[in-house]
Amino acid sequence: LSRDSFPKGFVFGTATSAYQVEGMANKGGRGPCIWDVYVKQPGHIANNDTADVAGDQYHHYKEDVDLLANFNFDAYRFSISWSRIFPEGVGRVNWEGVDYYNRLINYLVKKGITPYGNLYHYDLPQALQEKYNGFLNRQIMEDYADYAEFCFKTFGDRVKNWFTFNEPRIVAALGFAVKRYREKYQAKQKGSIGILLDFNWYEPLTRSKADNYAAQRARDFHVGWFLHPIRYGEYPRTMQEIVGKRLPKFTEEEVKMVNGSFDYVGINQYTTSYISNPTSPSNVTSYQSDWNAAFANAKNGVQIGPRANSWWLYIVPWGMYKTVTYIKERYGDMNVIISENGMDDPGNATLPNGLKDTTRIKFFKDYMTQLKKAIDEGANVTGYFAWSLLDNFEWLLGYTSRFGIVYVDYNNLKRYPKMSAYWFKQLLEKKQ
Ligand code: GCO
Repeated sequence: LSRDSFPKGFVFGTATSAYQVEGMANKGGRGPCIWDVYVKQPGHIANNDTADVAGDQYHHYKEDVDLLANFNFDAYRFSISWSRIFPEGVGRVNWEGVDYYNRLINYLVKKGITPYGNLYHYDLPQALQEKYNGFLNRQIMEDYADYAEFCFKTFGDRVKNWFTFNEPRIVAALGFAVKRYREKYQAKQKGSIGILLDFNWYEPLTRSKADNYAAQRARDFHVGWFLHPIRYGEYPRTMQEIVGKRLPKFTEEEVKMVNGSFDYVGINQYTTSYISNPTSPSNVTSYQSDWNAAFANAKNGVQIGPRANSWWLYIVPWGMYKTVTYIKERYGDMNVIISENGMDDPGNATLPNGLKDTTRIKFFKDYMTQLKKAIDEGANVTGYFAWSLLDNFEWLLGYTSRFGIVYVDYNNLKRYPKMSAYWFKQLLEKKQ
């Protein structure tokens, strides 16, 4: 495997998100986001950790960009913190925050790393949550589009690749932001825009019709919900059957807006589960019940793959191949970017042992080999982003999980490249 195993111009990067790496959570003029409030309620996060400091990329961004360049990456996918730009979600601009992103973007450009800006990664301004319940109110569409427009206008001269949302829930809101970009900025700034969807593969547990249909329901309720309207202007058949009249119909104008509304789709691909048709409602846990499918990590007592540190992350490289091939077959020639792929080690990994991440190297090698196979067979994939550049704040798991190819010592915020970082360096070396 080498850079040359992939099509010409294929983009290799790493991904992070603002809340997980930036730190300076309540500083630099940034307004609180919903996660700031959530993590401060005891009992939610492992060890009651917070992301107040995290990897402090806010102050270490040069070091981090230098690492990217040193490991031969082409691109960096970062997210912009909405409440660092608009502390109240709308209205007043925090120029100190704008300056920070300008510094980061300028340094990326200077180092020859292409910036991929993601406008939303779970960190809704708390002010909008309090004002009107955030995403439960349609006003969010306008406010989000205004925020997005500010970013296009301010950073779009240098950021040519945008993602609207990580793992969205409200299609219409996406449509609005994309529409503004298309109408006002795209031609001028010559950029592209897309969304990010998490898509773990669902493999039928048996070859029975019922299990196949259950797996299809799981895929449709997970990504078909978004990809179908984008491609075909309506929700997938399984959703129409199950949700029935409660499923909103798109108006003609909305169909136009979401239909084909993205230049690319980012897919976050990590793992695979077996799916079977639930034989009784008690088979289905509440988390899964709305998908009407039962999940399993083993078949006939054989685990689907080795488990990483996170409870949900089983290492199943062939799931990458199936995911990408499925998108091609079901949705046609969509331009796909693998926007996240990676695995975690336990948070208590210490130095220097924590740097010997041979399992992670094998993970990347095996998943990328499967990706290459799908591309060789005609899948239209144009980029790959490893999650993540750095160990970071892993949401509910706090710092008990390390996803980085670079180890962060949280005592002093020093960065130590793991063996996987050097593996990438070699893989991505430009011959000639
Ligand atoms: C998500 C993310 C990341 C996670 C990563 C590992 O999908 O939740 O985009 O923020 O940290 O997926 O769990």
